[in-house]
Amino acid sequence: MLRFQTAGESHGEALVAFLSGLPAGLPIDFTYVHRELQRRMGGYGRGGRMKIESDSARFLSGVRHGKTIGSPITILIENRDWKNWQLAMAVEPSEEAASKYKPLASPRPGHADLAGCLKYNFPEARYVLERASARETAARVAAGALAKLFLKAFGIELASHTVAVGGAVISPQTITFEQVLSLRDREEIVLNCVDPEAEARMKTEVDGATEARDTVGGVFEVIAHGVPAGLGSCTQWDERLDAALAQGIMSIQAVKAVEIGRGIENAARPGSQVHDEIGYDRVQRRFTRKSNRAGGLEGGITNGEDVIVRGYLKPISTLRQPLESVEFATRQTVRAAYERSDVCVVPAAGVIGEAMVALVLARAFLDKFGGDSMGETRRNFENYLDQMRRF
Ligand code: EPS
Repeated sequence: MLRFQTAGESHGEALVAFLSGLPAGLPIDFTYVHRELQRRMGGYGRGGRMKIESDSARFLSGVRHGKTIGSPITILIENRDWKNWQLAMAVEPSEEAASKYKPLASPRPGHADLAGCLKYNFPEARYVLERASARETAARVAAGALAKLFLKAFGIELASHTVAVGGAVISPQTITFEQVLSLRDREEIVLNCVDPEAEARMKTEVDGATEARDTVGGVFEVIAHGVPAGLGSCTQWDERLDAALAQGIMSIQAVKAVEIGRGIENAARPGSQVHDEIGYDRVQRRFTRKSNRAGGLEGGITNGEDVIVRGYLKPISTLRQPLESVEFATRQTVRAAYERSDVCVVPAAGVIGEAMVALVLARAFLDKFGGDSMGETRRNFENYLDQMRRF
């Protein structure tokens, strides 16, 4: 079974990703993994931290001579900023740290600060925010890059693009997977939108938020192309793949809603304008669809169309012009704490979304086809493709 977890604090020494269950014999493209980490750091509206970091993955286990060996993979990503936080984040007890450290005394509305302090009985927010921070997603992207390399070996590719930033929404149009994939060839990510006119409006939204000392959210879309029909299951609630994808996307910091296909629009339409009519291509001997409003999933099972998932992001909760809060020590009304923040992270969230969708799909793929080596997984997969051709 493919499993992954991460560890590490935002301003601690490093982040760690742990991934087990990948078959032996998958070649690792280290340049690709590095590029994925760099993609996550970019985009218009990123803050000061990204000027300090330069994320790169150091493999500690599970890979030998450039290929997976079936054992657990551990990846370490250094936090460059740690050198500025060694005292505040000291692992050993330190009197110097205790005397010099200024506690983060007033929780930020929208962040995990208050709920976390209540849960763990902490006197100040640093204990909570260090792990709640979206910095953790660098480790997810590293693990996700391996899931992507695995899927690519079976013809499955993923890409993401920005659908909305604040009130600036892309105009209705047909967007192909190739168009979204080609965004990766751009020199600058900007807002990772396929439509230059909409991207200009999105940029204005970010500029407006920056000027107002505010933050802005938005919507990203992840598309997985080449996914075979038959991943997931309709037989149990927790085996439905749409549910697993929703969990994967919802687990990304600042995501507050998830949509599969045109799920939101579809709720307001009659069934006749929602469901994707079925055709048959006698030459290619495959079933076809005229539309893909279901986002590639029916009954919790992939149907062979592109898998399409959207994540809706709230604006980042650390505000330059902070909202009202309460100081832990005095219970006095004060303004929430501010250190520094991003203004907009929608393109970065798209990259993280790709990682999460890849990890969920790779798990479902291995649940169905198994295999301890790439050769075994491939034989099982080819066998299934053959069964489908003869259906
Ligand atoms: C992030 C690192 C963080 C923030 C952001 C994401 O760095 P710092 O807290 O040191 O400024 O830029 O974190 C959040 C959005 C958050 O809510 O904590 C990163 O590496 O992506």
